[in-house]
Amino acid sequence: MASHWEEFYATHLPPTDFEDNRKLLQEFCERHNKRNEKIVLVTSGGTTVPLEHNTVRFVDNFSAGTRGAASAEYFLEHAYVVIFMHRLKSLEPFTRHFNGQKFMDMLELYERGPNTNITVKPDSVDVLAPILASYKAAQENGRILYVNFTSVSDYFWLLRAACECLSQFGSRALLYLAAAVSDFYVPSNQMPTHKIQSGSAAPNIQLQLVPKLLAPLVSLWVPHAFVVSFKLETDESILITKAREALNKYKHKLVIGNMLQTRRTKVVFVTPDSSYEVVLSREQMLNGMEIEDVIVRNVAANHDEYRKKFKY
Ligand code: 9Z3
Repeated sequence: MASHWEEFYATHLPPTDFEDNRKLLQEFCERHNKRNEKIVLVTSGGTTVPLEHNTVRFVDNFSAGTRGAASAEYFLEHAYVVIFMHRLKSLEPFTRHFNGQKFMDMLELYERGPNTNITVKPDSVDVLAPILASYKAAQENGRILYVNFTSVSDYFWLLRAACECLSQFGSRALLYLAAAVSDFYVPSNQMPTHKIQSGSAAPNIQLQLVPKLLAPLVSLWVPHAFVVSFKLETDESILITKAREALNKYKHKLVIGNMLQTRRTKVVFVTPDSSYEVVLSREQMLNGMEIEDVIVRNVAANHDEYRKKFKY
């Protein structure tokens, strides 16, 4: 009998841009594997759960992709090449610093007679310059690949394709699964083709459980990689237990637990034999430090340790 995840792939078509993305992933991975690089797959942002095939409405979640976008920047600093697999229109590394009004406020407009000039304000140059330098370095050296998804089914297809390419890296591959993937969805064969009409009775929408991809990912797709998953809760009393349950079930290396309310300042690292908190002090926050800086430093150190013990 086919497992739950196999049934999912058998009953859900790949997204229309799937083959293009698969080629990009293959090229990126082959190029960097030849150079013996360390690679990280960062997943980021939420997934949608469409309610109709011609999608007008969908179920969504809160994630803006801050964790993933910030972490990708820090992984580049730690000499990783990065596959940034993110929800379309969620935050991206580098550009996240210039979102919306923040960017406009960095600029100065001079109008003298017929001449118009736009310059960057002097104090914004200090902010912009290092970010621009890192962006250019990553871009010019081809060290980051952006691929995107929208629905939970797009995410499934892209994640498996990325893993197929990552397996050649053995233990040099790190998977950092920070995307907020929906646990529930409407299966393709139970979804109406057209927009749900409001004229008749209120719809009764039956959600089903999404298969847990961590199972085949860890045991079949990238068995030698260092896999880190995130666990989100809103009730602190169950966070560590749930994280431990995931480790026991999927047998990967590390779960990073976080609470919706405090995720910017506190996370807990849960490994098979320990758990420890990573907390950002008020002072560190006021100095502009980001918790992802500390998380990524810790994850990279854990990955290094793992590789020392590993022969692949
Ligand atoms: C996380 O827990 C991430 O840290 C956040 C980041 C989504 C909270 P933001 O995008 O938030 O920076 O606003 N990601 C994983 C959440 C998740 O759905 N995990 C699954 C679970 O908890 C397991 S893979 O069951």
